[in-house]
Amino acid sequence: MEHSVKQQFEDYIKLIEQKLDEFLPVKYPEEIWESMRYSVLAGGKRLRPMLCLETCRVLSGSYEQAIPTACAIEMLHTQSLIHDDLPCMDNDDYRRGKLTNHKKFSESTAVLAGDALLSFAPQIIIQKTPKTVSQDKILKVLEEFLVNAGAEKLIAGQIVDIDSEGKQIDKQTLNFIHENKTAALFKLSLRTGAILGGADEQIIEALTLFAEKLGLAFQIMDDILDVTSTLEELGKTPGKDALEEKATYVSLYGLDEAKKQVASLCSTACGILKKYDIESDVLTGVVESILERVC
Ligand code: GRG
Repeated sequence: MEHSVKQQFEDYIKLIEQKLDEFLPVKYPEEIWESMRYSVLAGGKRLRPMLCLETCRVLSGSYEQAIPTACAIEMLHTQSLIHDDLPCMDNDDYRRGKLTNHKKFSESTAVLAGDALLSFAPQIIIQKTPKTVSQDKILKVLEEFLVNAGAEKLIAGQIVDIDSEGKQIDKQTLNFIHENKTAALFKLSLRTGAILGGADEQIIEALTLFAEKLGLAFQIMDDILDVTSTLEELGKTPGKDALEEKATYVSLYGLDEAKKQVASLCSTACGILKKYDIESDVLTGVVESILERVC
């Protein structure tokens, strides 16, 4: 990745970490706030909030109006990770290179930390978005947030994923899982960034398509890295998909074909940006970073 793009990534990450810290105080009873902060501030690539901020910036020239939404999306993403790691779901001991929330605290605290993040996040959108942003935009952003967080998207993907464990599933089901589990949060990031950046319907739709391609490429990359990487590189336990007999893009298509799919999705994603004259080194940089990690 080019030095200046890397620098832009680092600047965004610094800003996001600072704002997450600021938006998440420690109140009484401290244990719940400490456990929310533990997982949210545990690191992570901050990809989704970065996509939200950059989309808003590229369309309107500034990203300030999207900071609370970007942080809320990272809180939602963290909630999904905390709950996904629980013994009743994926049962993981490590996340973001640290002990998972239930290992560090307790199972009940981890359930509550996820629940608390899920309701605290939209609160941040309402309370912290600058007053210059119209109520109409805030309402649209909240709708996007709530739809993607719930039974129509994230939870739909998660329950079909859980029900599919140990079973032979077809490619359509695998796509359903990941369009809802993974691509939904990318779509949420791009769409809310576009709404706050004042984009028209055509651009919102183009960015939605970009996010779909990016989200699937990201998931296939995650499946590939699960078989090719170490715990240190991943920050979580590798090889779990095969251990749990999970159908993945690698198990269904093979490693080479999965890599080809990532390359094809990334090329389509960049083509969409080009077609609509959306010039962003950060958006193309995210696509390239996926390609670099697998191909
Ligand atoms: C509602 C419990 C619940 C789950 C919804 C999103 C989800 C479904 C579960 C999270 C676990 C998971 C493996 C999701 C697939 C997407 C994915 C690869 C997430 C990891 O994202 P990264 O790599 O993580 O961006 P960091 O730590 O860098 O933020």
